[in-house]
This record gives sequence, C-alpha cells and structure tokens, in this order.
Amino acid sequence: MRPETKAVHTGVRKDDQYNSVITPIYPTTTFEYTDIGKNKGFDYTRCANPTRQGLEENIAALESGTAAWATASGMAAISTVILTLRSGDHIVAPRDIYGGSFRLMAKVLPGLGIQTSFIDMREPENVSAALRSNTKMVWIETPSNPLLYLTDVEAVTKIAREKGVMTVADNTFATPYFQRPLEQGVDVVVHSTTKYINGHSDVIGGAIIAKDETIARHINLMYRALGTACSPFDAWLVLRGVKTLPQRMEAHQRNAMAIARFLQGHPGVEKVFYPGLESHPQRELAKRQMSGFGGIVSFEVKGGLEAARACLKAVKVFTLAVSLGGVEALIEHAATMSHDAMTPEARARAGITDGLLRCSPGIEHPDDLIEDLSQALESAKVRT
Ligand code: LCS
Repeated sequence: MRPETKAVHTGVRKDDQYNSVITPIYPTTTFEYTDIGKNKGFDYTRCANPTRQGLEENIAALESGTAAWATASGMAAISTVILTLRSGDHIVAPRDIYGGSFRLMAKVLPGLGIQTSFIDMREPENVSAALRSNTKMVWIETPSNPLLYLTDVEAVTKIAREKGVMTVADNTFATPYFQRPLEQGVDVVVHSTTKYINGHSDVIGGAIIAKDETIARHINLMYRALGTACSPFDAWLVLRGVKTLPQRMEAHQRNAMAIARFLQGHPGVEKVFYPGLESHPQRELAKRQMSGFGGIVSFEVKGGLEAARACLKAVKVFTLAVSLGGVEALIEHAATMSHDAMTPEARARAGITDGLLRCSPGIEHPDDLIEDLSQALESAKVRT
C-alpha cells in the first residue's frame, strides 16, 4: 500500500460487536483475565491498549518499522530511547537540535553518567572524529530544528554501524511522508506526534519506531518500566489526525516553498533557511534522501532582536507561539522560545541568532501568509 492508503487504513481496529468503521476508544485501565495466564492480549493500559495499538500499527507501517510505541510526548519518546543507555555511555548529537533534546542531553544525562558531544553533523567526517570507545548512540535530527540543517543519513549510519553504535533519528520535521530513516539504515526513529503526525495542535504526544526485534525488546522494557505511554483518548486523536498526514504535508510544503521564495528576495531579510531553495547548500542531499523538503522555514531578519520583535508584534495570520506542524500558521523566536534551554554559547555555536524566526505555515492559502509576512517585515523596517 502507498502512504496515502496506509495512513487511512492501517491500525484501524474496527470493533467486532457493532462493526464501527473507525477505531473505538478503550479508556479502560485494565482487562479481565478468564483464567491464570488467559486474557484477550491486553492486561494493563500502561503496557498496551487496543486504541493505542491501532495508532502504533499505523505509525510502524508509515515508517517501515517492525514495532512502534505511542508515548505521552515527544520528550517521553526521546527519554525512553535514551534511557536504554547506561552510566559511562556516550552520545554524539548535532549541535543544532531541538532545545528540549539539548536540555535532556546537556543538563540531565550528565547526572546519570551519560555524556553527549554536540557536533556539526552536516559533515559525516565530524561523526567519525567524535566517536569514542564508549559511544553507544548517534543521535540524528534531520532536517534540524530550527536551522533545517541536514544529516547524510546513509553516510552517518554506515560510520556508526562499522563501530557497532546504534543510530536514532528524530523524524519530526520531515515525517514518514517525506523521509523514512529506517529504510536508510537508522535503527530507531522518534517523533513528536504533537507536530505534523497529529497535525491539529490539540495533543501532546510522541512515538518510537524500531527497525529490529532486539532493539524493540530493550525499548519495550523501558516503555513499560518508565510508564511513558499516552492515554487511549490521545492515541485516538492522533490516529484521527494521521489519516490526513500526506495531504497536509503537501499543503505545508507548498506554503513553505512559497514563503521561502518570497523571503529570499526581501530586502529586510538577512538569510533564509529552507532545503527546497536552489540556494540551500544541502539541496542535493535533501533530494537524495527525502521525497519532499518539508514545511518549516526559518529566516534571519535584518536588525536583530528589535527587528524580530517588531515583526512578531505585527503578524496577524501567523500566531506567535512555540510548536509547529499544525493546520494553522505559527511563528516563533527560537533564541527565547524553542531554544531557550541552550546557553547563549551553545546557540552561537549552532548558529541560532537573536534575529532568527521560525515559521510553521499551516494549510492556509499561501498568498495570505505571504501578505502577512510582507506587512510584518514592513513594520520591522519602519521601527528599526
Ligand atoms: N523533537 C523535535 C524535533 C521537536 O521539535 C520537539 C518539540 C520535540 C522533539 C519534543 O516533542 P514534545 O515533547 O514537545 O511533543 N518542539 C517544539 C518546538 O520547536 N517548539 O515547541 C516544542
């Protein structure tokens, strides 16, 4: 089946009793045993639930994985995977990475004896150079948040595999509709389903998808032990949202491309970050490993923080808010919002400046979004 069909049909567990066409919500915490060791495949909702299993089957199919787990947030998914590591282990991660992932790796994991090296992952050689004898995980985020930098997935997974190091890819930005890292050699994919997979800005959720059964066993142990599962209600909403993922991604991409082209020629804009632009240095890599360029555009306004502030105050169709991937357009100031957990030095190393704005166009008409940014940039120019 093709992605559009899988997204609608996979994991839609119709009930046998009334033949409902969509998945029922099973809000039960527990399931009856008819004898010792005898139940209908479910025992306790922290470990498994029929509604959640429907979503997990859907996401596993979209990502070409063998198993998936739906979690209470993207960070719950990330924590579950990372806590399969032990004290003394080392992670290699990109320095341009979601601020929450940075917070976990830089501020929490060292207390557990797990160190992370943050590197520029645009060059695969930097991964080879950063590997140590105790490196157990290479973390990939491509395209990255917020600068849309790309990691060469095949090159990096080859380097890691040769040293027996596990690879994990955060596929939140591209989604399985545009990129399937498991098919390119990655061992585990994680998502913030809060974003495109649910797509309606009304659920905080996450997902983990594993390629093989050995890793799946470790993750399953952690998932049950930590209790990072999402509720049946949230799973039901995400299963409803994911059905339109392909159509929404096409609309997000159309809008992102139109906005990137508009911003590129604008005199009030210093720099535009979008892998679909002909001027993007990694466009060829994007074309090789993705089937689309995604829906996020970041740009630097001329005039730094004050110009950024003026622009954000003036937007009318875009809403100033963190998060991304919903049907409505959002815009945010990365340095003080999504990436405030980074130290100023870490932001400077990553290239996140005070004038950087990140746009997540929704599925609106592109002209309305462009007109909005145009008038916002005009007021930024007047005030600086
Ligand atoms: N991975 C990526 C790439 C993300 O962008 C986020 C959240 C997460 C993981 C964590 O997911 P959550 O726990 O929030 O479901 N990104 C956000 C952002 O850029 N602004 O607000 C949240």
